[in-house]
Amino acid sequence: PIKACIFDLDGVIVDTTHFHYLAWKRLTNELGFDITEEDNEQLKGVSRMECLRIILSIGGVSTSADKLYDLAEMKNRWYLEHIYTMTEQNVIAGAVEFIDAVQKAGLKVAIASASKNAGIILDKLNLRDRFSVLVDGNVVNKSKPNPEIFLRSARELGVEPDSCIVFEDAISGIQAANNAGMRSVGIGSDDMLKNAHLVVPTLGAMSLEDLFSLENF
Ligand code: B16
Ligand code: MG
Repeated sequence: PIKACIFDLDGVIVDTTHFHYLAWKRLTNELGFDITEEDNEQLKGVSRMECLRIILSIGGVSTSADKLYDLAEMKNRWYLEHIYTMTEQNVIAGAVEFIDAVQKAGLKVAIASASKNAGIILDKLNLRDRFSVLVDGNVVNKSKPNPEIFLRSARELGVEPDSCIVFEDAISGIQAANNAGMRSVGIGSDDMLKNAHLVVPTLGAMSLEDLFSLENF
């Protein structure tokens, strides 16, 4: 039986994807090149340092190890400038309502995010108290598609992996959920997230009926 739902944060509950994009774009412009929204797709669910490596390879730029750290810091400062302007408007429509319905149905809920800023974002939007478990980029260092982030969430929730449903917008995140032996719901487009057990455009389009239909997988 399904006992818990594990939610990714960026792109599932809050629309921070564009803020990440603007901050990375600013960094590439400083370095003398540019990235597109399409390049940004590859960065979803990927840790900050891993994103930086991908970006530098797009621009054909190489730097020393400590310079890498400075560049990542700079990107994060610009990203946080956007984060501090966020309001409830940036919560994806219907997300909170679905999470509330899941809890009312007696299931546990956790956040599993690659972001080191997950706590800041949840606090800023007054969402932190809704989740009994938060596993983020500060405690997990193996990037999705490694299943560690979801396995740790299940452990902290006190449930078995096969009784968890994961909600994810990133291809790497769907793979991580599947690798953890969990059922996965892709948030976004069908053709991108074809390895998910179910795909919906947003959490707001998800019903409890859809959720429990996954029991049969
Ligand atoms: P930060 P998620 C991920 O969050 C984002 O999708 C990804 O684009 C970002 O690089 C990563 O967090 C790290 O974020 O720089 O804030 O630590 O989708 O796993 O919630
Ligand atoms: Mg995401």
